[in-house]
Amino acid sequence: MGIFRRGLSKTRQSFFGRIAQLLGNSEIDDDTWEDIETLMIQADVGFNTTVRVIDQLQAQVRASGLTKSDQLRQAFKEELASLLDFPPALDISGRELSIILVVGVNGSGKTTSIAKLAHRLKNLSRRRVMIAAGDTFRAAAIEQLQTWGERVDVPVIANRPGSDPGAVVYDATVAAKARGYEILIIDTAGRLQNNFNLMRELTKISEVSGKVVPGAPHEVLLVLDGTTGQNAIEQASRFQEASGVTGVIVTKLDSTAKGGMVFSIFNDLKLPVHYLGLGEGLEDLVLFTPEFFVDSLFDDQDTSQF
Ligand SMILES: Nc1nc2c(ncn2[C@@H]2O[C@H](COP(=O)(O)OP(=O)(O)O)[C@@H](O)[C@H]2O)c(=O)[nH]1
Ligand SMILES: [Mg+2]
Repeated sequence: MGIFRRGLSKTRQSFFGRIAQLLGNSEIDDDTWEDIETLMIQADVGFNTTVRVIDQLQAQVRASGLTKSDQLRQAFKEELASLLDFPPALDISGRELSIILVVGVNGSGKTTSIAKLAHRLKNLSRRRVMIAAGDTFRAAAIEQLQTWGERVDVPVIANRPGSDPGAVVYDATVAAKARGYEILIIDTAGRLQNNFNLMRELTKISEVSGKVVPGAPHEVLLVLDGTTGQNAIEQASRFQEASGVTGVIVTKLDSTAKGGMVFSIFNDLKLPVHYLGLGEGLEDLVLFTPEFFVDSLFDDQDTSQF
C-alpha cells in the first residue's frame, strides 16, 4: 500500500508531518494549541472540525494531566481517526443490476474516477460492468469516456453530442439489463451547483434509471476535487439536495496539501468517503481506510501491517 503513503505525501509533509514534529518533547502551552490549530486550518480540515478536535484534546489533557506534547501525539491521532467512520461497502450487491450515478462539478475528476472504478470492479471484484455516457454536452467528453472504456475493456453506451442525457441513461439501463451486466456506472456533465436547470436534469437522470430498475440509482457518488479543499465542501450540499448523494470520492490528493478536507467530509457533510484518487492512472484509486489514512498523514515509515 505504498501508493497510499506516496499519494498523501504533500499533505503529510506540509502539515500533519509538521504537527507530528511539533508534538516533540516540549511542554504543552498556549502556543502548542495555537500551532496545531493553524496547521489544521492550513491543511483544510475546516474550522468546525478543527475546533471540535482541539476542544476534545484539551479536555483530555485536563482530565489526564498530560504535560508533555509528545504524549499528545497519540491522543491527536486517535481523535482524528474517531472522526472517520468506517465507510460501508458500496451498495452494489445482491441484485441483478446495480446502478451508480456519478456527479460533481466540471473538472473534479468524474470521468477519470469512473474509469478507475470500472477497472477495480471488473478486475478486483470480477463484476460485469457497463458505463453510460450521460455527459452529452461536449463531443470530447463522450470520446474521453469511450477511450477509457476501450482501455478498461468495458462497454460504453453513448449517443450524439447534445442529445438528451435522460435518453442515454434509459438506453444504457435497458441494455445493461438485457445483456446481463451487474453494474452500470453513469457519467454526468459538470453540474454547476448554482444552476437550477442542470440540477433538475440530474434529478431527471436519477428518475429515469429508477423507472427501469426499481430503487435505482443505488449509489450516488459525489466526486470532489481535493485541491479545492473547503470550497468543495461548500459545493457538496447543493448536490446532496439535487441527487441524494450517498458517498464521496476525493480526487487529486496526490497534488495537494489539503488532504485535511477528508475529515470535514465525514464531520460536516456526514458522508462516507469511499475512494481516494491519488494519481491519473487506472490503478490510482484506493479504497478509503480510516486508520490507514491517518497513519499515512502522520508517518513517513510504514508501520501498519497492510
Ligand atoms: N493528479 C491527479 N489528477 C487527476 C485525478 N483524478 C482526475 N485527475 C485529472 O483531472 C482532470 C479532470 O478529470 P476528468 O475526469 O476529466 O474530470 P470531469 O470533468 O469531472 O469528468 C484530468 O486531467 C484528470 O487526469 C487524481 O486523482 N490525481
Ligand atoms: Mg467528464
